[in-house]
Amino acid sequence: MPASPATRWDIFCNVVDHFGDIGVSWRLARQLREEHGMAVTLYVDDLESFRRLCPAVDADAPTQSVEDITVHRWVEAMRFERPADVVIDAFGSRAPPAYLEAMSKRPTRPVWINLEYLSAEDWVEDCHRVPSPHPRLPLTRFFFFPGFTAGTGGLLEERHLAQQRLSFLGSAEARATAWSCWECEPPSGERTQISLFGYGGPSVPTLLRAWADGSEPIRLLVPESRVLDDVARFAGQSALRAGDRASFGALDIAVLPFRTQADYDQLLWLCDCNFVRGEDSFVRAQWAEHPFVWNIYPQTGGAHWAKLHAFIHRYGEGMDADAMVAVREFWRLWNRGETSSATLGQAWRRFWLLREDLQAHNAGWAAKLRTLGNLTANLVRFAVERL
Ligand code: TRH
Repeated sequence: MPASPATRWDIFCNVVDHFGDIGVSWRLARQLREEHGMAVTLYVDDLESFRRLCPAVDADAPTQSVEDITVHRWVEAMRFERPADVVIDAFGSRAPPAYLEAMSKRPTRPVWINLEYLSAEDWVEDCHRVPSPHPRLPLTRFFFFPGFTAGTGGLLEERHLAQQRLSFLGSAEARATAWSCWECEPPSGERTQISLFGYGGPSVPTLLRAWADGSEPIRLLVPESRVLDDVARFAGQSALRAGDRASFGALDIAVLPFRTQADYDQLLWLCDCNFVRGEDSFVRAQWAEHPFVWNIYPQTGGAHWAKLHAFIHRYGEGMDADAMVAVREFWRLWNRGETSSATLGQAWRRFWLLREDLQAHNAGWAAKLRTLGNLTANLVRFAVERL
C-alpha cells in the first residue's frame, strides 16, 4: 500500500555514541526514499560520525542533500520547516519542543513514532505500536519496535539485499574487486577469514592468543574501530591503523579502513565468520548467514544479559542442541571478557567445529526473519493507515 510520493518524513537522530543510531537512521532514510518514494529529511546532531559510514556527507554543512535525502545538522537553536507528515524520533531522540508545538498546530496531525532499540525480549510485543499521549499537546506518539517476531516491526533489510548477496558471491570478479577495495589480498589456501567489529575488552587479546597458538590458519580482518586498541595491545604496539599487518603463529591480522555500509556488507558476505556488535552490524551479520558472534552493547546494571539470552533463545529455536550450547557458551565468554585463553580457545573450537550446522541454521533463520516483512515497509504501512 504505497503512500503518495509527496508524503514527507522527518527523522530525528541524536547520536548517543558509536555508529548504530546514525547507521540505522540512515539505512531507514534511504529505504524510505529509494523503495517507497518518500521525501525524507534527516536531522543529525553528529555529522562527523555520519561521514564515517557515508563519505558523501560534508561534516561542516548545516544543510545538504545526500542521495536525494535532505540532511540538516541538528543544533539546539535551529529553525524548522513545516513539520512533516510522519515524524520519527530514532532511538531515544526527541523532536524539539518548538517542532512539537508546530506539529500540534497542523490541521492534520503528523504520525509521530518513537522508533525503539532492537530486542528479542518477550515484552517488546506488548509495547509495539502502543500509543503514548503527549502530556500537554494534542499529540500521540506511537512506540515502534524492531524485532524478531510477527508481533514486532521486523528488521531493516533492503528489497534487493538477498539477491545482491547471491550475485556477489556468485561472481569471482565482484569478490576480487571487494577484496581490493578493502585493500586486502583475496584469500589463498585454507585460511579462515574472520571479520572483527566489537567494543573491545579482555576477551579480545585472550582469543587472539588462542588463535595464534592454534593449528588453524586464520586471517583476522579488523576495520578501524574501538576494538583496535585491544588488538594493538595483543600485538605489542601502541596503536594500529588501516593498512597495518601483523602475524603471530597461526594468526594473521589485517587492519582495514572503516568503509561505507554497503562495503561492510560485502565484507560480512566474504568472511567465514563475523564478530559484530550493537544493533545494525548484528542484523547485517544475520543477513550474511555465516556463523556470527554478537558483542552486545553493554548497559549499566547488566541489563544487556537478559537481551543477549533472549536473542540466543529465539535464534536457537530449531538449532541442534550441541550447536545451541556452543553458541551460548562462546557468546557468553566473549561478552563477559574472558581472560583464560584455554577456556575461550576451547569454547571457540567447539563453536567453530559446528560451523556447517550454524551456516545451515542461519540460512533458515534469515528466511524466517524475512517472513516478518521489513521494518521500513512495516513502518510505512503503519503510518499510511493513520495519515
Ligand atoms: O556502533 P554501534 O556500537 O552502535 C550502537 C548500537 O546501535 C547500540 O544498540 C546503541 O545503543 C549504541 O550504538 C548507541 O554498533 P552497530 O549498531 O553495529 O553500528 C555500526 C554501524 O557502522 C553499522 O551501521 C555498520 C557500520 N559500519 C560501516 O558502515 N563501515 C564499517 O567499516 C564498519 C565496521 C561498520
